[in-house]
Amino acid sequence: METTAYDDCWLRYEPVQSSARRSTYRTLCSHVFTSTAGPEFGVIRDELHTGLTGLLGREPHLWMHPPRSTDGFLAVGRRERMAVVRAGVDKHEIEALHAEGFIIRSVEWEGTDCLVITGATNAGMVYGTFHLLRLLATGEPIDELDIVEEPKNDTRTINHWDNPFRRSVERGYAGSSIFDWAQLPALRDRYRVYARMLAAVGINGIVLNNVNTQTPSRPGENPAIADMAGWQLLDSSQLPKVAALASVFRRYGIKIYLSVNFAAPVLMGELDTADPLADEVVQWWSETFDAVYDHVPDFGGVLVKADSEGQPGPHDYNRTHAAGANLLGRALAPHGGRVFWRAFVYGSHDDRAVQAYNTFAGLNGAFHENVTLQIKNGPIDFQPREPVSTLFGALSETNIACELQITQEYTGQGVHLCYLVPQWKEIFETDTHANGERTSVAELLAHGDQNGVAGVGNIGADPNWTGHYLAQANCYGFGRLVWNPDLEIESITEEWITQTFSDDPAVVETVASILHDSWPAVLDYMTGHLGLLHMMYNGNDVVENHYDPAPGEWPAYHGADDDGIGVDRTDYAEQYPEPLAEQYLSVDDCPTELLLFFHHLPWEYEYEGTTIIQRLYDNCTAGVETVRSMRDRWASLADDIDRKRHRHVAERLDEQLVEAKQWRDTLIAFFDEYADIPAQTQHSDESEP
Ligand code: GCV
Repeated sequence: METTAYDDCWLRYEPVQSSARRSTYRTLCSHVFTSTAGPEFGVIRDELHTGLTGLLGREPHLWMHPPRSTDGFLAVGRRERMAVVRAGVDKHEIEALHAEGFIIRSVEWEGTDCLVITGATNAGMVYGTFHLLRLLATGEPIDELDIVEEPKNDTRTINHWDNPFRRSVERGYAGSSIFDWAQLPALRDRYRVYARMLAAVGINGIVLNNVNTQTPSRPGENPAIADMAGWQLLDSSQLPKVAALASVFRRYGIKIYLSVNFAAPVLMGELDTADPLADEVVQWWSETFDAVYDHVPDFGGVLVKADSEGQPGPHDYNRTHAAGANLLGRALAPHGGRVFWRAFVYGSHDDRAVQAYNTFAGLNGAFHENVTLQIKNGPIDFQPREPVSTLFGALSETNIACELQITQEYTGQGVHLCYLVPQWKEIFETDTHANGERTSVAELLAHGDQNGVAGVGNIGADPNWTGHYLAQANCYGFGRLVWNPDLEIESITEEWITQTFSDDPAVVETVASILHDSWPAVLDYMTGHLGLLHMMYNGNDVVENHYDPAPGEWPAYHGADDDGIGVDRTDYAEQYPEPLAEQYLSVDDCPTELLLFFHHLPWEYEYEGTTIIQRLYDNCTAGVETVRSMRDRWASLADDIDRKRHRHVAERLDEQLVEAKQWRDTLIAFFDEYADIPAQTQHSDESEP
């Protein structure tokens, strides 16, 4: 087992400071009686031991039977096995409960005040345990609890874009992959800690490898490694390694998935076609999945990037995406496995927005029942802001999942702070008008047990897991919001800060203000905050840069020319149902933050008391001022946060400020070059050293 020191993130379990709270917590949680019926109870006992020891300042007594003569105790287990649970929970409540739901309730049993955690499954009780520990860590009262919690989204996965044999992570900014395929099936303690972190926020699946299951070799790379790619994980030599990881994650209710290559039957050297309608291909996938399930009986299924950015797919054989996805769906169905088929396809950069809808909307209802279409939140590609994909509202007869990006490919990568929970909340709350007046994206996703949300992970081998300490908030917030999209942004932020840094109200307020200002700041200086996008540098590397400012590189995305700026996306707007289409098509009604996504307007177009160009100048300038203020607010916390984490974040914010200025200056110069209207703005750079 590896013993490298790494950060505890949101599982720090610092001692409870209030003596009154600590005293109540000790009365109810110093004695713990848990079931032992299943490996998940090992997890529950371990977590309660670790968590309560840290929070209460002394080890809890773990009982195998109901404790007697204590002032109170905590009981975790199934209703049918525990009299103390039966005393407070009705059997109909358990029958009505979601499989991953839980109940935490104050119960009086034989004259003793108890707290019980129960659920319909062991996984539910794992979630309930983490929930109770979070209540303690955030100082909530626990003396009169009656909590019934169920996840709103059934599938809640992290997609690792990890290249297994290279140990690199595509779009990863936190070091190499945490999964060490060269050493697997030997396990590392870090896998278990990662499983704890994910279960604590309700994640129930991880895809172990990059959707790009074949990638070109890079200059200077060892050919023996470059030739090995994700598609080889289906090889029988790799399956014991997958099984080893599954053995760690399953105890935390987390299923393992793999990204697979559509042409695997050919790549593995066994067939000369991957045509989804060929009998030998059908048989190949069936036998291949049989072997996977021999090793991992609860294997979740597969994620597929097909006919996209160089990955093979059914179009190579003149077949539809439905034919391709259903091939895999049928082969997985006997085992209960699932297919997540990505809708991220485009043939050219010219009118990329319309392409996914044009490809998939006509296939509504054509997919096998265990196939889920995984759709990026917007039509372009994880930009700082996009309107929601038109596909969400167009697939009434198809299982859908929303793919979000936790890692910050286009929002400053490992350097810029960009807290994305507000972005995701906006996406979830967007009304698609798909089924009448009010049908938010969140409602569409929550409807059906094959739907869900996937997040492209930001975890790597860095000791702090996410590269930037504050980027931990994005991983945490993703899990919490996907478990329940109705949670308020502010409460997710505050619970993260309290568990991660301090419960001092001044610290909580300051860090929250920094986090909440960060996405608007990025939108200001990277886009001008009127709906422009993709002004990042691409370059010629195999993995495009997507970080530095280079607005001249892809004019088609933002439409700058001598006459004006923005893109007339009438074709895309018309893919929305009414009244959305009409709203986006009208300059007057289009939301300000999407104005130039949908419209090409003259530079001096008068808008809300100013001109478009002046508004862009002002926003770019304001973004830098916000970052400067974020940096200063963080500096004010030097005595409240340990030096290591404080200094790390301070350095990142210094760097972000330098780069935000570069963004501002590059965009302003670019706009001026076309518009020939010099910027009338003032900034505070003069005071900078
Ligand atoms: C995994 C964008 C990214 C790629 C990514 C791709 C995808 O193009 O730049 O790195 O590939 O999206 O989501 O498949």
